[in-house]
Amino acid sequence: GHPPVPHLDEVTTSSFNISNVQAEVLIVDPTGFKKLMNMVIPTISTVDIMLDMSTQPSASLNMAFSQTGLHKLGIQDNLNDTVFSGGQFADAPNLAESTNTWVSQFKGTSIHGVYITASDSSNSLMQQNSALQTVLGTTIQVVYSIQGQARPGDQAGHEHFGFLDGISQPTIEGFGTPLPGQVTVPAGKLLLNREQDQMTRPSWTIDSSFVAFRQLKQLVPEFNTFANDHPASIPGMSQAQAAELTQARMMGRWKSGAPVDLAPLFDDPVLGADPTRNNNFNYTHPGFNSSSDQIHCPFSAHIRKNVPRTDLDPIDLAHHILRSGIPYGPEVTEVEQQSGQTMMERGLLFLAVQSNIASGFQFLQKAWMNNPEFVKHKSVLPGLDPVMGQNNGSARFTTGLDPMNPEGNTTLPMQFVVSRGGEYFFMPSLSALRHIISS
Ligand code: N7H
Repeated sequence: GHPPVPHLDEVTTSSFNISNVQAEVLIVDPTGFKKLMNMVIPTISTVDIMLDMSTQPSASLNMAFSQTGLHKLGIQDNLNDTVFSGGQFADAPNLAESTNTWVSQFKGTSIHGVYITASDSSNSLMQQNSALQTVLGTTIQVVYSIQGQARPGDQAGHEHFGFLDGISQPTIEGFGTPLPGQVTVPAGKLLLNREQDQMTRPSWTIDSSFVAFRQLKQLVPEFNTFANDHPASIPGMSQAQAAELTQARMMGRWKSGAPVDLAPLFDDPVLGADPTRNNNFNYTHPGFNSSSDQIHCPFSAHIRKNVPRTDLDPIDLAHHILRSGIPYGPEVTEVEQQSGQTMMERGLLFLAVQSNIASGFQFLQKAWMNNPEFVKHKSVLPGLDPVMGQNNGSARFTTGLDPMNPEGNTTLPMQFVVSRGGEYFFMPSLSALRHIISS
């Protein structure tokens, strides 16, 4: 077996969540690039450096490479992830999405790599970007870039629909005490060549990972209109509260982060903000039959589809991902709000880390969120995840939105999240960068 505990000074990351730039690049001059990478690698951030406030740089940098990019760099080793090798464009049918809505640069397999710079200050971010471009010069060419930005004021940490994000993440075995309700996974579920990474890989890939990058456009006014048109029918509840409840049930959490499983009718912001309680639930309740109980949380809710907790027996550790998302695009304008129509693009720059894309990102999208039958053995077919389930842009159905009629079917006229595409990348550990990506 593989050694269990990863070296945090080897695992690369770029984990500021105030602002970042993700730039898709072509490697124009591989020989020159590999030489210049010797100067870049010392500025690439690792988990141990980012975890310690005293060593955290003012801006972070990370890099990842597509299959085409590894080939361009002369790396022919088989990393043994066919979904990665095929690229995300070829994977679109498996995700039940049309590539008509994709950013043109993501169509095909031409992107070689991505660099991500991130910071809590826009000045440091700009400096980091220009420093990198100065060093790498004409060995690379940026073909597409997009900037992520935390939302203003009290919406920082919330994505564009308004929900607090980044609450529930798996932790790796061997690192401290998990928070109540937090799942601990073997390191090999997230990192290559660690315990329970089931595939055979070149030894130099140890502590590297695969990332799925997605630009996901969110139709916020449309999402709000839908909820206003489908308020939960709780007697005595105002229309605004009832619409908010519908959205909370679509997500499985209130905008504050409070899980509907613990706060089924009204938001509880104190619960939402409490890390010792806001993830400590498992969809079972004394006196309730968990195969029919949607009074607390719908079977199809976004968080329940992605992490079914005790809906699966035994609990399944194979499909956990590490998420790091950041919003992009402007705030909803008055005109958009009033018309109910998105006029300016906004959404989430979504990034999922895992050791195996077919059992991580791809699996969650295909086998769980898009699958009306998941989770099985319930009193009703759950339908699709109303937030992120995809059906090639066609109408979708879900159940459980109204706690007064939880087995009732609701047609979702559209997808409130529209994929603009993305790519699958290999994110090398520091030693992989040193030994393979530089010369
Ligand atoms: Fe989701 N959102 O910000 O509204 N997600 N997600 N997601 N998501 C979660 O628990 C969101 C997407 C997961 O452990 C929360 O941390 C949006 C994809 C998983 O109980 C919120 C988009 C995939 C979890 C959102 C989007 C996932 C999760 C609650 C697209 C995987 C953890 C906060 C625009 C393929 C569930 C939290 C758990 C939670 C949002 C996409 C996966 C608020 C807007 C594509 C595993």
